[in-house]
Amino acid sequence: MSTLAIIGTQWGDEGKGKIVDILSEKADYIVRFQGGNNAGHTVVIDGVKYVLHLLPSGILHEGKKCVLGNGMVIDLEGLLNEIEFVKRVGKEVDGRIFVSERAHLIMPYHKELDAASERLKGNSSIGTTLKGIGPAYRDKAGRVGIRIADLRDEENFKEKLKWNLREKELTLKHVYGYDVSFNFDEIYSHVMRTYEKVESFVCDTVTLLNKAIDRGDNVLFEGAQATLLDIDVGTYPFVTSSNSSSLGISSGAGISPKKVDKIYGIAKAYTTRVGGGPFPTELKDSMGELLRARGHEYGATTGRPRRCGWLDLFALKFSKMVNDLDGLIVTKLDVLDEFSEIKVCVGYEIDGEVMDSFPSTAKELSKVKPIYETLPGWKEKTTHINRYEDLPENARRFIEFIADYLEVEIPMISTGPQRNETIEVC
Ligand code: 2SA
Ligand code: MG
Repeated sequence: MSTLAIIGTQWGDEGKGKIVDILSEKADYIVRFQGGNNAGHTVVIDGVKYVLHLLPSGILHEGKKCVLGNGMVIDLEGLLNEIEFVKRVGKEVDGRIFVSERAHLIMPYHKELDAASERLKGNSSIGTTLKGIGPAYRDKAGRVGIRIADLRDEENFKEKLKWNLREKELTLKHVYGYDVSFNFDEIYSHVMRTYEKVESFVCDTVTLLNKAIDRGDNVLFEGAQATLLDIDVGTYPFVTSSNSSSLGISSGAGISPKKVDKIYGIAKAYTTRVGGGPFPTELKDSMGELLRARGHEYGATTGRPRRCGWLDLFALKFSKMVNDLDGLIVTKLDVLDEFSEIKVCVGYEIDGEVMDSFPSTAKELSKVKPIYETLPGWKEKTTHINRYEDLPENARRFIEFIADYLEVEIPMISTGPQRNETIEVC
């Protein structure tokens, strides 16, 4: 490995946290490049569960350097809480966390705007995490965002904050109908107090990362959310506000696309989605409930029950193409252990016609009918299996079906949340 990226290929929650934790062993740097604390990456070590939202999952490995890239939107209080949490569980943080001074801040008004916008949308709401992600990226694109570097110059920060508070009050009042008055002094001093506590971690991560890669250090990029939630290639508008496929690595880490050597996708053995938006293979019956119960499918950030359904290979084919995957890591295979039959979607039909590519609009996607193949289940426990050849025959058949359909290598399979519940396929 020199540089390797781990990218979600579905709608998130594929188990990126666990895989990044394992691969961190060989990395010098682990880098988040987009999103914010809407992410919920779960890592289980010796039976203890850790959920990370902002810090890369490599933080639980002693000595590894963790970078929060320029493409992220950062809630300073969330960052401080997470740093305190990592310290409490006995991990060193000094010299290990690097936060981009170019990253944008999530401010209290972004959360208000997130909630107001969702309320106004009513039935067609996106089902965001209400962490202020969309409004923070909107300000970034609108060139009125406040970046971490702005906090270094108090006068400059004051001016930007004043302008933003006024603009947000007007928006909340005239667009959403809420009379909100933000307290400048309170917000200003709260942000500055929090900033002082994390200031020592802030630096120019663009130069840091480029130098590290040029030196030949091993860098692992950790995607958050996933390809089908990507603002450009995902199921817009039911997406997050960043490039959460591999397309975001270069802009979000400030490195040339030429510097990403290898890209691995992660897919669950079935599909989940949290929030609104079309989901062709969704199961609204007891099968879906069984997947949710066996897979513990509840939002790691919001606790929301995740919608569950069969594996959608047609959607994965699109993800494989967009990310140009070098391999696909399949997770949560064990969740299917109890099923006597397993369906996989191998195509979409719309108005009786078979589609030849994944639809570009949510409206079209909401109308498709999945075409299924039914594979036999294995009805056997797969957790704790560490060798591919020890998997039940039908489980291997399932994996090989995925590999053949997608024409992709499957280098790793996960059969449980623990580090050792993993199969490295040779
Ligand atoms: P946002 O908050 O603006 O990014 O929401 C926009 C859409 O993106 C979805 N989204 C996610 N989907 C899956 N997992 C995410 N992280 C948490 C988790 C979510 C949680 O790991 O479980 O706890 O609910 C995540 N973050 C954003 C979101 O559901 C919207 O559809
Ligand atoms: Mg998650």
